Order: sequence, then C-alpha cells, then structure tokens
Amino acid sequence: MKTVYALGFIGLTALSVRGQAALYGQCGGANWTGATTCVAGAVCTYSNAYYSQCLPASSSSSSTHSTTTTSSSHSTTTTSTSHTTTTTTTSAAPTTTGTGSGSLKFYGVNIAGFDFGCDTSGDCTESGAYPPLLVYYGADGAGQMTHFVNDDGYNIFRLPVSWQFLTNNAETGVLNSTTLAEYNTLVQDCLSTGAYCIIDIHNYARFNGAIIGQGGPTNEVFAELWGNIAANYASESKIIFGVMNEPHDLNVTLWAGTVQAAVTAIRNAGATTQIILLPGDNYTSAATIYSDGSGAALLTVKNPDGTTTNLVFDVHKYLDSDNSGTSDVCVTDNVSEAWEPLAAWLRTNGRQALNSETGGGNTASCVQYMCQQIAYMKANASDVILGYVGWAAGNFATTYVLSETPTDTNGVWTDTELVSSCMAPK
Ligand SMILES: *[C@@H]1O[C@H](CO)[C@@H](O)[C@H](O)[C@H]1NC(C)=O
Ligand SMILES: *[C@@H]1O[C@H](CO)[C@@H](O)[C@H](O)[C@H]1NC(C)=O
Ligand SMILES: *[C@@H]1O[C@H](CO)[C@@H](O)[C@H](O)[C@H]1NC(C)=O
Ligand SMILES: *[C@@H]1O[C@H](CO)[C@@H](O)[C@H](O)[C@H]1NC(C)=O
Ligand SMILES: *[C@@H]1O[C@H](CO)[C@@H](O)[C@H](O)[C@H]1NC(C)=O
Ligand SMILES: CC(=O)N[C@H]1CO[C@H](CO)[C@@H](O)[C@@H]1O
Repeated sequence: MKTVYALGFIGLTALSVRGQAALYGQCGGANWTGATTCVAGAVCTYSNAYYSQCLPASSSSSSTHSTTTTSSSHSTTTTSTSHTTTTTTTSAAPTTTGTGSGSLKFYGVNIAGFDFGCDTSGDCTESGAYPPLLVYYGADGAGQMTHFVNDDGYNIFRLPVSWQFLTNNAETGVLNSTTLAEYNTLVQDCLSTGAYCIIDIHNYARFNGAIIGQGGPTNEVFAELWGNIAANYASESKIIFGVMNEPHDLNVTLWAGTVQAAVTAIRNAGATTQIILLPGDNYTSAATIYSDGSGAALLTVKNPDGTTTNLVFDVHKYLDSDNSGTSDVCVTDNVSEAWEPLAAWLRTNGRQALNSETGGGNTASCVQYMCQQIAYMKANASDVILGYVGWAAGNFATTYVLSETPTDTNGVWTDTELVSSCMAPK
C-alpha cells in the first residue's frame, strides 16, 4: 500500500450484518457455512462447486456457463457434497480444469500501526509509529485478531513495522530492546491466537531515502537486522519472515543479493524451517513479478542448504484502476491479466506465492471483484497461491478507504462489508 498513513483510529458504526448474504457476497459452495440466502433483489447464483454468489436478480442469467442455475437449492446441493475434495462428476456441474482444492492455506488481514509514518522512500520515524494496542492508546489489535480467528476463521496476520521503529531510528541492524518489546507485544498477541504471524519490515527496500545494498545501508547491516529479529523467534514455527514491503525502482539483480543476505541470516540465526517471503520489484506487484525480472532474479535465492524449501514469493494486488489500493471503486479481478500468468509461472518453476496485501473499498464493485479473485484462487490456483492477507485493520479508522477494521460494540465485533461478504472464510 503506497499511501502515507495519516489517519488515526476512530471507532465508528457497523457496516454490515450477518444472516443474509450481501449483494455480490458468497452464498454457497463446498464447506460454505455462511448465509445461503441473499438480500432482497439478489439471487444466489451457482458459479462452481466451490462458489455461489448473490447476483442482482435481473442479471443473474448473464453467466457464460450454460449450466448456471439461480436457485438457492443449488447451493444446498453443493454444500452437501462438501466431503468430496475431487472435482465433481455430475453432468450438471461446469467442467473445470483448475487445480485448486477449494480452500486456501492462509486467510488473514494486516494489523497496521507500527508502520505508520513510513512512506515509499523509506522515510519512517519511530515517533510516527502508532502501535495498534490498547496499552499504547491505539486500537485493540489483540481483540481484533481474536475476533478474526474465532468469528471469521482467519489464520494469518501480517504485522507491519518500520526498520526505524525497531532500532530507535538508527541505521543499524542492532535492535533496541525497548521498542522491540513494544512490537513483540503485538507479535505475542498474534501468536496466542494460534494464527501464523508475519513480521513485515515496511520500508520499501530503503532507509531514509537510500536503497539497501544500492547506496543505502549495506546488505551486511540489513542481514544483521534480520539475524537479530530471527534470533528472537527461532523457535516459533508460526512466525513468517516478510523480508521487505514493496521494493520499487531498484536493480533487481542486486536486490536478489540483498534478499539472499537476509535469508541466509534468518536461517543461520536458527529459524531453519519457517516460511520466508521473497519480495520483488514494482511494489511486489503480482501482475509483473514474472515479467519484470524480479521473479528470475529471486529464483536464485536459496537456503544455506541449497534448497528453496519455504521460500515463498510475496505478491500484492489491488483491484482499482491503477492497482494502487487508493480508490473504493474496483474495476478488475485481474484473474486473466495477473493471477493466471503468475500461477502458470509458479507451476513452471515449482514455487508458491502468498498475496500479502489485497483489498478494496466497502463497495459493491469491490465486493464483486474481490469475491471473484478469491473464488479463482480457491478453485484454480490453491496449489500455488497459499492465500491472502487483506489491507488493512489494526489502527486504521473505519473511515479509511480500504478499512477492514472491525467495530467492537460492547464485545460484539462487526466486520466491514468486504470482510463479511468475501474475505472471511467462515
Ligand atoms: C470440506 O471439509 C472437509 C472436512 O473438514 C475437508 O476434508 C475437505 O477438504 C473440505 N473441502 C473443501 C473443498 O474445502
Ligand atoms: C531505545 O529506544 C528508546 C526510545 O524508545 C531510547 O530511549 C533508548 O535510549 C534506546 N536505547 C538504546 C540502547 O539506544
Ligand atoms: C544491475 O546491477 C548489475 C550488477 O552491478 C549490473 O551488471 C546491471 O547492469 C544492473 N542492471 C541495470 C538494469 O542497471
Ligand atoms: C508495475 O505494475 C503495474 C501493474 O500492477 C504495471 O502497470 C507497470 O507497468 C509495472 N511497472 C513495471 C516497471 O513493470
Ligand atoms: C477455473 O478455471 C476454469 C477453466 O479455465 C474456468 O472455466 C473457471 O471459470 C475458473 N473458475 C474460477 C472461479 O475462476
Ligand atoms: C496485469 C494487470 O495489472 N492487468 C490489468 C488489471 O486490471 C487493470 C484494470 O482493468 C488493468 O488496467 C490492468 O492492465
């Protein structure tokens, strides 16, 4: 997410209710446990064995599938076949050549705040951070994560933090014990939910304007930073190391060397088995990693034992017109333009990716395209796309254009429309 964060947390009103699925919301599919009826004016429309969607009553016959039905009883039928993990063979079902299992490994959301104040030049200050923790007068990040796990079925959180926060603004790999302890409070709150927790250094491959390994901090300093972080979490199997948020405008060949230095440091610190996320150029765009040179360069990054086990590509995708995640109008699911070619490239190379940022406004267009993006991943790409992490909750106000921040009303949490309609797996 490329914008500068200026918004504080403001608790506001609930945006959606459960019971009937929203327009463009999911209303059926294998193992779907949410609402199977739609709000007035929408019809639950069968898409495939894994997905039925509430479409406007007047346009529900526009699907190209000749077998499309519009009866809610069809979603009941697909629910009853939920024990079958193989492609259904009934003649009524559309043929699919997809290689998805119907479910993803990871569903989650970013819990933002420790990264606040960072911009794309890597200018961040410790004082700009706003911990999403009640004890620091922020949002109830711990309560949010507990809600997301218990009520929505989430199992992964990304916890962005600036490099400057962890070192008290010093350009060094040595961690400040005071600030690390503050960040670690959020990490432990995350781990205590049982979810996976991504440590994301949110610096755009830079420290105060200068590119790591390309005029800025050396690869050795960056490796020291990661070695010290990893040493603190070496025994935590559910920690995921997010090497860097959204590198951009750099030399990808040199950048792959920087990423290699971080991977080597993390493994040598004793974190030998956890997932490490490898970020490419162009803001980790899912649409260009396989074509802009990033993928080719990052394929050379290896574990110290020469394998690529648990080295997963980090990709982001927004669904607005310029892929920036700044508009609440979504115009694409980018399946054919971005996800299908990426999935093919990953299969060719025997690798996997995690979509660690995706999001949209709480609008009908974003609900439509987000649901489509997720349905594609589940049905046709779960062999190579591990899952998605929404942008963003934590300290974002519910008025923020991409807010996925739930609202706590006397202990009852209510999700945003996009989360409840598409992103929450249950
Ligand atoms: C549905 O749930 C069953 C039992 O939990 C599981 O074995 C199966 O893999 C699930 N199927 C899909 C498509 O998620
Ligand atoms: C750690 O950071 C705090 C500010 O949060 C600062 O007061 C302290 O001096 C720093 N410690 C060291 C050893 O730099
Ligand atoms: C990237 O850096 C390498 C190594 O210094 C150099 O050979 C290559 O020409 C650079 N690429 C670009 C596009 O500048
Ligand atoms: C970066 O990605 C966007 C789409 O996400 C694309 O329009 C743009 O051309 C890409 N830039 C480069 C340099 O590949
Ligand atoms: C999965 O792939 C098949 C074959 O390409 C396609 O017909 C179907 O629409 C895809 N499903 C989703 C949900 O994208
Ligand atoms: C690769 C890519 O980003 N493809 C498209 C995603 O959707 C937007 C909006 O329709 C297009 O402009 C991109 O070309």
